[in-house]
Amino acid sequence: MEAEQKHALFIQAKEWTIEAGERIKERVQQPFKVNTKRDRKDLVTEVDEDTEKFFAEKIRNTYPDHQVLGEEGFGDDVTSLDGMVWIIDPIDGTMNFVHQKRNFAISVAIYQDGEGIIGLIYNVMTGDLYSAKKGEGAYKNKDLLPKLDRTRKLEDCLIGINQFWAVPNRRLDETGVHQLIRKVRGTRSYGSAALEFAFVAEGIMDGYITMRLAPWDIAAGVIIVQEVGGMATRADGKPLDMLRENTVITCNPAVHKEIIDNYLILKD
Ligand code: 2AM
Ligand code: CA
Ligand code: CA
Ligand code: CA
Repeated sequence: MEAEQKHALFIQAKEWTIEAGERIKERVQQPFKVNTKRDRKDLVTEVDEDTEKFFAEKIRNTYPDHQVLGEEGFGDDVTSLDGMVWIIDPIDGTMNFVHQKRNFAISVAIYQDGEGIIGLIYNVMTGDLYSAKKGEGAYKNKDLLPKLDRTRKLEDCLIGINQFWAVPNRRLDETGVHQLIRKVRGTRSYGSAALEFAFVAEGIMDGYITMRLAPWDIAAGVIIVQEVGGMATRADGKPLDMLRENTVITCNPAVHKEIIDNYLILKD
């Protein structure tokens, strides 16, 4: 895609993302319906659904040949990444949206023939927009984010992990992760995969490891992290698959191999 065309698409995606954020902000303090999906902890609200509908409608009207892959099912039944595909999480961190009314994000990515070309992560309540166009660097608002520090030592790292590592895990040996927790300087858990990717890109966290994330949780984050020289792979180091769930590690390149080789021990 021509740079000019890519820029026009970026401006459009950014405009819709900010407009969607304004709509969410108007509703965050009002009552809204909360339902559950897979289990009692897996929440969805009418604001999640309306936000995804907002994007799906805009994209269909403006770019009828583009596909939409969204968490709440108002997009298309996407089975291939051929052509232009928007991968959207209307609210990433729904539990934070419901309980905290902050610490959630809109995640919008555009993939062309399987390659991520545009990524946007909008921290709605702070107004911080993380964005990237492939090959053109990543930004926080108007500021170009510096490349990650390649001399970072694992013992100086701040790593994002969640509560699942406190109990036995089917896929990864939890004791390996416990060793990692002992090794690093600290851990954090923000409850929004998209924001954790953005924080890795910003360099305020050095890594984030989590199980079974869907494409919409990571699609924009991967593009933004890679633009600052960061890594984003499956827990076994293999490339991510944007059509299925992945157990994910994103981190500073200086510690990627060390974490995978020494601490992420796959059970199967
Ligand atoms: P969501 O808020 O869009 O559902 C929370 O730990 C992070 O994991 C959020 O980014 C959340 O995205 C994501 N996540 C993925 N699958 C989930 C699930 N089944 N239940 C809750 N959070 C999930
Ligand atoms: Ca969800
Ligand atoms: Ca999500
Ligand atoms: Ca979501």
